[in-house]
Amino acid sequence: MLHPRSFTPARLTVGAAALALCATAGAAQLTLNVTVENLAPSNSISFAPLHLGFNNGSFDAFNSGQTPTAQIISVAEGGSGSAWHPAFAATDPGATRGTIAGRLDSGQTRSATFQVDAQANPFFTFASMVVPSNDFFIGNDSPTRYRLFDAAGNLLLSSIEQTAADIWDAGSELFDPAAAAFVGNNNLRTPQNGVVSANFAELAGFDGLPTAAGYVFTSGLAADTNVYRIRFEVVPEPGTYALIAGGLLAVGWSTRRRRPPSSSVVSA
Ligand SMILES: [Ca+2]
Ligand SMILES: [Ca+2]
Repeated sequence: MLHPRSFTPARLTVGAAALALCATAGAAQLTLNVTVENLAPSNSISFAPLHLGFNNGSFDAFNSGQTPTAQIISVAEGGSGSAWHPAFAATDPGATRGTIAGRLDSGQTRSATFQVDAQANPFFTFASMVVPSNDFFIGNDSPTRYRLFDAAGNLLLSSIEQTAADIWDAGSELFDPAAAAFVGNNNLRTPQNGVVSANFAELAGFDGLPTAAGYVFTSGLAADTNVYRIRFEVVPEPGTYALIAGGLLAVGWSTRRRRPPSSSVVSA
């Protein structure tokens, strides 16, 4: 019902100011919903809790071809990340870190929300143990591999997918089904004294073994088999809705108030 003549510069300014405030309020601090999915074939690999951080790109937990660090071993052997989180916090105190808890079996999905400063922490880093295994994990080698946000805080990536070829052997513990998490005694271990390297083929060595989840393991993996997906979705802030509604109300109120009273023509 707004007549074009209603939009005087003054009234446009009211609405524009409210909308500009929305953009400023939503640019840096935002709520991000993160969903993880196990895409592996049924009865194949499961994943331990996902450890993650929105960060400035300075925390590098491991390097392919090099001796594994204590922080990545704490993810790869047992899944806890007990050394990964403190090392992350020490390197990048301003990062938002967290964990999406629970074992993730084939076909399962889990979600969690995080408060993220998209301008200060545009990068995403993650690590999760692959089970069954002695010391296998997924995670980004380069801390700047996944830039989630542009300089203005807009989401650049909606999802990250991992294939079997992205699975790492930490090189810290020798392959041994009897000492492997999920199919053996995770408290046992024999040092491998190796380096971090891509390795999914060794998982077939667990074929036929009963898992802690009750199913009999069958790897069924090829290099290009999708095994994991992480999805990102910005959650609109209630305050953003309030500001937009406030801006529209201000324009509407201003327009209505200045419209000549048509009822005066027919009264009296
Ligand atoms: Ca690295
Ligand atoms: Ca190993």
